[in-house]
This record gives sequence, structure tokens and C-alpha cells, in this order.
Amino acid sequence: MPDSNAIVILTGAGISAESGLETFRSADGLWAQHRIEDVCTPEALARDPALVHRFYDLRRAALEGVAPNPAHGALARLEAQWPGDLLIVTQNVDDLHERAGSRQVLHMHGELNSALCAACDRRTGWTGPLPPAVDCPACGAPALRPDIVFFGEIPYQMDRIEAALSRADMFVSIGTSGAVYPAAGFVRMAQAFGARTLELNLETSEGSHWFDESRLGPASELVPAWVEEMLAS
Ligand code: BV8
Repeated sequence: MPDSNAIVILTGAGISAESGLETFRSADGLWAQHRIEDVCTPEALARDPALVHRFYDLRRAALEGVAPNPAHGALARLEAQWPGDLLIVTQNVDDLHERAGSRQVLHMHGELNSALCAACDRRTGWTGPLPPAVDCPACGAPALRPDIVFFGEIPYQMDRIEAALSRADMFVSIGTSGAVYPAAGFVRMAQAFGARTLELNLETSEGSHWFDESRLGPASELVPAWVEEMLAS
């Protein structure tokens, strides 16, 4: 049953595009430069760990040269002033939501600034390069890997996400192509639980037809305008 003021916001690479981070499925995006099978699957990590670690090292290094944009800032403002629950479920592995001041952020596909031990599953905050076979500070095994959910792996905190969707009065999707599951299915789950659904995206996505409303344009313009609307309501 929707809680009168609970909002769940799903973000994707498009919200970070105007900060200068690459998206995946644009013509010159990350998946145009690298095959998913070579850098974002468990098989790739086993076959060529140096290549996979380097792919994420480059993206972690790129974080140092970028900053949150007005879309991230607007969501942080909404969280600070909104009377009900607000959760950002992000597919992004950057830390721009946090650097903009958001606190309720759930990284369902992992984070660049974190290393995961393949032996004991413990996480360690990480900045700078992460070469293969670094010792885990918790268990000592030479098994640290990027803390990233690869294709074929289970996204993080699905129970918490589904619980939030079941209580949401509103579900807003920002900057995602709706190409990757289970994230792409959240709009239908939220709708089934009675939520209103809104999409804010640069162009029509694979999921646009599921939304009650879809607004097209850059996140740095659409998101602040939507937040002002919400705070004025
Ligand atoms: C799982 C790692 C089981 C981090 C990523 C066949 C059919 C259906 C599903 C499957 C299938 N075969 C396999 C699957 C499952 C598979 C999947 O969905 N495959 C797809 C490709 C068909 N999914 C999985 O394997 C997932 N695991 O299913 O486990 C399970 C599930 C639930 C419960 C139990 C078991 C794991 C998926 C995670 C994979 N890891 N990344 C990283 O490297 O970053 S996915 C990768 O794609 C990123 O995480 C990214 O977040 C995600 C989605 O991409 P987007 O964020 O949407 O980015 P994209 O470039 O695509 O789009 C950007 C959008 O922004 C565009 O629409 C653009 O117009 C817009 N935009 C651009 N600029 C702006 C803008 N919008 C606003 N303003 C702008 N300025």
C-alpha cells in the first residue's frame, strides 16, 4: 500500500552524463568501446583480470576529474526538505549523489570507490588503482576485485529495493535506457503496488511506454524543475 509521501528514485548513467562521465549505450559510449563480455562478466574477470581491473581503474580515476551537476544537487535538496521517505536506487557506480549531499543512496550495481573480497565477501573503501590479487585487509586472501555487479551476478539489496517499491507513492526514473534488468522492471513493480510513475530522460527509453508520464530533456534542467514542483506542492 503506498505511503502518502514515499518516493523511490531510480537513476542511471544519464544523470551523470552532464558531469562528464560516459554513459553505456550512446554511439560512443562505454559499450561501444568495450564488449560487455570482456569487461563486465564473471567469466571476463576470470579470463583476463588485468583487463577488467584496468577498465574499472580508468573509470575510478575519471571520478577525480568530475563533479555533481544540478540534477544531483536537486535530488539532495529534495531529500533534505521532503517530509516523507525518499530513497535513491542508483545503477551508477560513481559517487556523485553522495558528493552532492544525498544520504539515502543504494548502489544496486556496486561502487567504484569500493573493493570486494572474492574470498570473504567483505568490502573495503578503495581509491586509486586496484591491481589483481591484492590482499584482503580482512581475511588476507589475495582476492580483492572491483565491487561491481557484473552481468549474470545478483544486484545488491534487492529485498530492500522491493520493500521500498511496495511502499512508494511515487516512482521516478532518471537517465536510464531501461535496458538492464531487474532495474528496468522496477517501474512495473511500483505501478503494481499503486505508485504514480514519472520518467525524466534525454530521449525515449525502452521503458517509456510503462510510465504514467515521460518528460524528455537533459537531467540538469528536468530534475531541478521537477524538484521545485514537488517542494511547492
Ligand atoms: C541479474 C556494472 C539475476 C557497473 C552493470 C534477457 C532478457 C532480460 C534480461 C536478461 C536477459 N539475459 C540476461 C539478462 C539479465 C541481465 C540483463 O538485464 N541483460 C540485458 C542487457 C538484457 N541482467 C543481469 O545480469 C543482472 N543480474 O539479472 O541477476 C537476478 C536478478 C534479480 C534477482 C535475482 C537474480 C545484473 C545487471 C548489472 C550489470 N552491471 N554495470 C558498471 O560497469 O557501471 S549494468 C550497466 O547498465 C550499468 O550498471 C548501467 O547502470 C546499466 C544500465 O545502463 P544505463 O544506466 O541506463 O545507461 P545507458 O547508457 O544504457 O542509458 C543512459 C540513458 O541516459 C539513455 O536513455 C540516455 O538517453 C539518457 N541520457 C543521456 N544523457 C542524458 C540522459 N538523460 C538525461 N540527461 C542527460 N544529459
